[in-house]
Amino acid sequence: MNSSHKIVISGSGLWTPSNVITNEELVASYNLYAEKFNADHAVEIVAGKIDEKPFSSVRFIEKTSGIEARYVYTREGILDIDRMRPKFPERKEEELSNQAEIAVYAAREAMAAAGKSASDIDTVIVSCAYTQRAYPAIAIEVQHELGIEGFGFDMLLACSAATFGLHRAYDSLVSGSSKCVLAINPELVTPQVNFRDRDSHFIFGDVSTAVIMERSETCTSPNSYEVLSIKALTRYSNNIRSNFGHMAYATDVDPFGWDKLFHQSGRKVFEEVSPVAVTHISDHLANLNLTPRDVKRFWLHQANINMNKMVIKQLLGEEGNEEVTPTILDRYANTASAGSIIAFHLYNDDLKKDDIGVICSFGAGYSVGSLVLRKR
Ligand code: CO8
Repeated sequence: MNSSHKIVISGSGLWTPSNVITNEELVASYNLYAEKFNADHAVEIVAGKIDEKPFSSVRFIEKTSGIEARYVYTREGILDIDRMRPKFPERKEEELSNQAEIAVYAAREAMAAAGKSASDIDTVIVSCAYTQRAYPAIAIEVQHELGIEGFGFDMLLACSAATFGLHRAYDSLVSGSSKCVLAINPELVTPQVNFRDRDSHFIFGDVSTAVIMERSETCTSPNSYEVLSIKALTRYSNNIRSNFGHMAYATDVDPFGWDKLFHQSGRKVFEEVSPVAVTHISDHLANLNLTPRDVKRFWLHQANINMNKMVIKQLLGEEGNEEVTPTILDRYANTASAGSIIAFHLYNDDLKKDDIGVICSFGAGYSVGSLVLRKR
């Protein structure tokens, strides 16, 4: 889809938690848990009634994913083998929610970068993998906290929530129903990680990102990008799921059972999503008479380093490098939908006028979302 109005990204923001958990710490805690579990269940394991818990390894994690550490909202509880989930004191209804709090941090930075005050903005989109409650929408809480008039809404789309949120911002600006959109991704995901699952205990970290999008007529930012085009694709798959939801009260199941937390068939996801992402990006560029070689920078979804290397190699026909596709998952891990926006936020300053960049997310749903940008 192309617009007769020029729509621009005029600022971005990032909130990074001050707490870090390294692979070494995470694996040590998981392995202690596994050892204790196996000792406590030795009789059932020998009788073949339950499976022995396998051990995790730092080497495996770094080789297969590229993740070395992750930022977390709180460390409390995660490494405690009797708990293995973060501990959050519940906030009163009168207090700002945790998710609105981190949304506001990133939003303020994006607004400052774009030179916008609350009165310039009329739309707030909070898009992420989970919202901490159903209603009132986190976006409306953020809107209230920042003193923004207009409207706000939440949307969920797992890994592609951020790009699809920017798509909705773009559409809203093209149609004229918004004049300036604040799109935020408060990815508070550690509460949904199964830290007792060896296959996924290392994958995720918390973060919050924000982007300001507006029409070019109102843009005063010294660093802005025209959105040349947006493209989205979804294809149903059960290979990445979280079944936690409001139905648990009625279905009489354990609302915190393993299938209610994040779980996936990681290898299938890797193998099925990578080619879809390659075709999606090539087709998107071709629609604009561009080729992957015309692109100065790819800000890709940050789930797995090998996945990104493969995507870039297939797009360019040769290995990429950090200049072509910067990596942030080594220190942030997978931050659900925020990964490509963190990469954009941290690695766009050096681009020159008319340089082309692509933001692309891919993952759960399945979903793929891209924006082709040109530096102004
Ligand atoms: N330590 C040691 N060994 C391990 C570990 C571990 N921690 N984990 C698995 N193994 C073992 C496996 O059991 C397996 O053993 P065996 O061969 O005996 O069966 C062996 O290692 C190989 O396992 P895999 O084939 O699964 O290993 P892979 O090479 O595929 O790597 C990855 C696993 C890293 C998970 C990889 O498949 C991957 O990254 N895939 C892509 C996944 C992806 O992109 N997922 C999207 C995630 S969803 C998202 O981004 C947003 C969702 C919403 C947020 C949710 C927040 C909670």
